[in-house]
Amino acid sequence: EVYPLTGSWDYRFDGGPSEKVTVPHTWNASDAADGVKGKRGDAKSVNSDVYRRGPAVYTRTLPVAPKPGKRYFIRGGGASIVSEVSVNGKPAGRHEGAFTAFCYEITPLLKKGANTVSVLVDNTQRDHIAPQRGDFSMFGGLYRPIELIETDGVCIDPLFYASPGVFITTKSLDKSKAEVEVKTLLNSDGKAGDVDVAVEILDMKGRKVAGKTVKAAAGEKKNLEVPVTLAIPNPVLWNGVRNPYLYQVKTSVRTADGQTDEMVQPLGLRTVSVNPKEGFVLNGKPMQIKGVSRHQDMKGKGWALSPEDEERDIRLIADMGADGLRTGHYPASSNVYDLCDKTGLVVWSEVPNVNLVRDTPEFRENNRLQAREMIYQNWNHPSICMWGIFNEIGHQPEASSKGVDMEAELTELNKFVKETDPSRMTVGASNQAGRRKLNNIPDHIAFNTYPGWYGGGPETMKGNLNGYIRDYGGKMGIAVSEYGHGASTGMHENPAKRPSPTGFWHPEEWQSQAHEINYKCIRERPEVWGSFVWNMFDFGSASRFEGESPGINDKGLVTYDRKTPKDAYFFYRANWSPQPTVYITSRRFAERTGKTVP
Ligand code: ADA
Repeated sequence: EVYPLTGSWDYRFDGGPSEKVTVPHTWNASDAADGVKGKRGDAKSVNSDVYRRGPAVYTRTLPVAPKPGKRYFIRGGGASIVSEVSVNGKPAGRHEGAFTAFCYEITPLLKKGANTVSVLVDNTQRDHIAPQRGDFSMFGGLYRPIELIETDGVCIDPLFYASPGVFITTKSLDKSKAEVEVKTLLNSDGKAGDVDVAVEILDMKGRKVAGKTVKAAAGEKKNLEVPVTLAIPNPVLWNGVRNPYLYQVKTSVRTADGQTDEMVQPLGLRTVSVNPKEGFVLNGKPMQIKGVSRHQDMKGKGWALSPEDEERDIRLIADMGADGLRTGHYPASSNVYDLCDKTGLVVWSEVPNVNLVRDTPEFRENNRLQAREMIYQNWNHPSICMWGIFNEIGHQPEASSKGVDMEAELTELNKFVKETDPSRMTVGASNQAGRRKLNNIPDHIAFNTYPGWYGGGPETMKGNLNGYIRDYGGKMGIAVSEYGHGASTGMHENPAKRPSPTGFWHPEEWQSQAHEINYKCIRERPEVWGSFVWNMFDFGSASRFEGESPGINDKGLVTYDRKTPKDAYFFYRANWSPQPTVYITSRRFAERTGKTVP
């Protein structure tokens, strides 16, 4: 049984007055997004106090009184940056890292009747937790769904790095058969005796295509691994946006008294690889990924997006005709990966190693933890094809002045990620084309490059790609992990007609034209295995004051409130989408006709 703990909580920020808020919650959504009224050139570091950072406490009563013989766990999808859960004032557990889930058993802390849970959340910047830099606002709060899980004495383990406790791995795959290993982790309080673990695979119509039941000795208090191998005849492949075919794997645990637990996980059968000649290859067919990046925030909400907000975002991306998503610069919510599984987007999911990694034992330890949690929590999503291990490392002053050996740390991290999940490739997003040692660390390297914005004209993309391909293409293939251009929404090429209050001019046409030229250069080089527009949406960036929107990075193809697609959006939609399904009115069409933008 799962009881959502979303809804009303008592909340106090930094010892201030108590108020009622709705969880998922972000406390600095408005100060970070629209409240920064600085002057141009007033850029503040993401580590500064432009918006609220500090500790807050959330408190509420649990929705059910504990039942005898049952076990209880609290699972949170994400709290930024550090969180501590306690029940009736006693600590249940502490989690460090803003983008992964946590789970604790609270059975021994419960008393009869009403029980109080509180979560301390603190978004103060710390030296040992990535990200250390980045232009995006680090919102604070209990910002993803949180729930109370009630189980019997023996259950599918919710505690193993807060993963689903079921790990599905495709062992072999050909036209006639897929061999799949389903490993279930059991957590037993020692009172149940032997149990049956039943695994069933259902196709998209809900028909059973494979199944097996095994016995597990759960008679002692312990963790048990129960692997089962199953064969699916005539498998249908998960084939990206063309056919995102999903099976369901249903694992259930039964004692003599009946079923005690059940977990349903997605299964997509596919092969992926990158080779320097053909680029990205899905199920044996080369495709050049047409991707975008997305930050998880939105105007007025910060990071506390609802499942409906997330669904709209993924729909906007897929409908535009994109077939790939980079979760720049951190792991997304599990709901976002579910949506990508269903829509067929090829996902690059990454840890938040932005600009800087530190060479301290504490940083290293937390860096491994964040990677491990990202991998174990999201293991079963077929959409995730690659793990990103860094973004734009190597140009910060700390990198050279303090003798920090970034390459050593990233080499270790890469090894660790590959050992933890041998089934996926690793990638890096570099802006240091000359640093061969760094760029050769991941399996495949990609470059962040902004011709037409940060340097050169838009057509210099051509020369940049030539250089990357010359230096790295032979061995590993290359991709464009970021390219983009700012655009002030609603500003068009006639300064006289629409004067810019700040005199800083970047109309939508310029963004659109830069994308058009940049993307043409990319498309003409099939060895480039993919590209990712920076960014699908404008996003909160307290350190920025570009264009007309202080506190916002306006490189989005769509505005921060998701209401207005910019001109560049229509360039991609016209060129990428075979068949748009969502009708979107361009803002200028809306202005001319009086029709509103949905
Ligand atoms: C870098 C960075 C991104 C983004 C971008 C920009 O490439 O990786 O996080 O902020 O700069 O807009 O300048």
